[in-house]
Amino acid sequence: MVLQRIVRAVIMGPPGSGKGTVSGRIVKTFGLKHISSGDILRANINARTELGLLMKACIDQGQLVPDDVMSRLILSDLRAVDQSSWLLDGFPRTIYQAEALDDAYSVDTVINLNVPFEIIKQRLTSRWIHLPSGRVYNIDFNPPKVSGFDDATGEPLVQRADDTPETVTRRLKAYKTQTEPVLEYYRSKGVLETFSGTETNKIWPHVETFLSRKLTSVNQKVA
Ligand code: G5P
Ligand code: MG
Repeated sequence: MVLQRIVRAVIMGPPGSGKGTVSGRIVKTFGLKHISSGDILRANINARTELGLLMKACIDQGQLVPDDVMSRLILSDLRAVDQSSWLLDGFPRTIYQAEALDDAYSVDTVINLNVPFEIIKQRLTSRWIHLPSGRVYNIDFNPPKVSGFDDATGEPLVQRADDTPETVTRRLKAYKTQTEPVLEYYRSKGVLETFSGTETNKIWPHVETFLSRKLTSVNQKVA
């Protein structure tokens, strides 16, 4: 599909709900630019930037990075892709961040992946990632072609420091208390679309159909 006007989308859902996995499919199908706050933070940690070193403890303990730091970081990255359609993954995750985003951009649609907490933990402890690209694998769900190595580059895969069972529990708590209110914020604005299920392959066709219609209607409004 060729996008005729800039579309601004957000993908939300608890840790492990499949935001990264579904984002990969959205990027491939619709060509939006994927901006993942977690990938950006992990790239900073890996490159040992001042920000990465400061935020590492916070992330490894499953706590959210301070709002002002996160908002400045993401809004400056968004300014760099101002003329493209984008999909934000992992931001906003507090009301403060949602308001900061609203002050700068109007969001067309928010895709909410509603996946039960019970099935998430196992997914995360068997996740492997390709750090430079953010590509995600899973030993059970979508294993790499060669065990331990990225399909596209052949580079080694790593496990995330915050994917231990204890830290996942803390991340789910932070989601419940700090991020769930953001769903209500977007529901009241009429832009929230929720997709419930336990398997990405069953959720994805519904997301794809929804986005095809949504992107067509956004473009028609402009024409
Ligand atoms: P992140 O990086 O944003 P989370 O916790 O929001 O991290 P996460 O863990 O990246 O979210 P996801 O992207 O929703 O999860 O899920 P995924 O990676 O696609 O899928 C999870 C696993 O399940 C993968 O192995 C995948 O292959 C597998 N899978 C997918 N579908 C299925 C399925 O149907 N079946 C099975 N069996 N498996 C499946 O944030 C990390 C940290 O950074 C900080 C915080 O400290 C945060 O904890 N941070 C922020 N702090 C403040 N404000 C912000 N805005 C911040 N953003 C990040
Ligand atoms: Mg992710």
